[in-house]
Amino acid sequence: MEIGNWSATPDLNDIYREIRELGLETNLAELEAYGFTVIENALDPETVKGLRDKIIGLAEARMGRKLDLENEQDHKEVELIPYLLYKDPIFRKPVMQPQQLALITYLLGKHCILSSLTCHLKGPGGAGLLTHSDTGNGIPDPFSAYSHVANTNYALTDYTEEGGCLAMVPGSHRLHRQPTKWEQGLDGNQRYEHVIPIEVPAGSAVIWHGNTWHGSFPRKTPGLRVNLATYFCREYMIPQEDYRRTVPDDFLQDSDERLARLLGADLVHGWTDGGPTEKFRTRRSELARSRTWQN
Ligand SMILES: O=C(O)CCC(=O)C(=O)O
Ligand SMILES: [Fe+2]
Repeated sequence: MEIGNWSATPDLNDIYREIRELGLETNLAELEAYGFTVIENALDPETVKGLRDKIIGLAEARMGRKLDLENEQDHKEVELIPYLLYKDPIFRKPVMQPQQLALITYLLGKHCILSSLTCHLKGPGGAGLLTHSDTGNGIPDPFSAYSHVANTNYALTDYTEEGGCLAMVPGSHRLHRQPTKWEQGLDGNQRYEHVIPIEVPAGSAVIWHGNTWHGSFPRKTPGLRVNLATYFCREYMIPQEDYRRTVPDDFLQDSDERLARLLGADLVHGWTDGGPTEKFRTRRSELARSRTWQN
């Protein structure tokens, strides 16, 4: 059908049209049905290598030693490499990648913000990352049907179960709760029976609804598993990383309107003596016009 300018769904109309134009309706159906979807070749090989090299360089500086992408043995478990956005211009690309951003906007609305941009750098050994929902930060069960948070996870190395790839529990976004301790295991006789590996080539983006249970398998082979977690939240949540007050001079150009919004330029809360701004009143009337969650 043709999508009209329907008054009941003022934001959804544009968001849906963009999803259709980008050829993502199957991904949208997968996201609705299973709580996650995969876009292969979301990043070109040169960008994947650029991101990976930059992250490994930052990790080496942080950890104070050399790392070996192909043959690493000594870096066990997972090291979080945080706050990547401002480290190099290349980190804008994954945040602004249009396909994932269209699906994230469907899940979180056009006022959503970037919560964090981090790498979970994984070497051989350890327990992996037990399954969980990212709707975790103080949001009690039962979760809502709509997302408060959503994630785009880029594979910067090929994802395999042996190599410690992402794990998913299909359909778990509809359970509206965190997994119990019996539903969290990934390995051996603790492995939860419904967990599946997301085995995709480097350059793929895996996008999920904030409720969906996921984790990542222990790495059983030498070398490193490099991901990039591009984590978004709705505007009423406090982002994990503080971008709003820390945007470097010259980081944003006039044409970067969406990026500025993702970094908090449009947030209406946080006033001081001046009280609510005009933007606050505009937002309130905008919200009052629509009863959908895609605002
Ligand atoms: O290790 C991974 O790729 C999963 C990380 C994760 O749970 C997340 O980014 O929310
Ligand atoms: Fe997570």
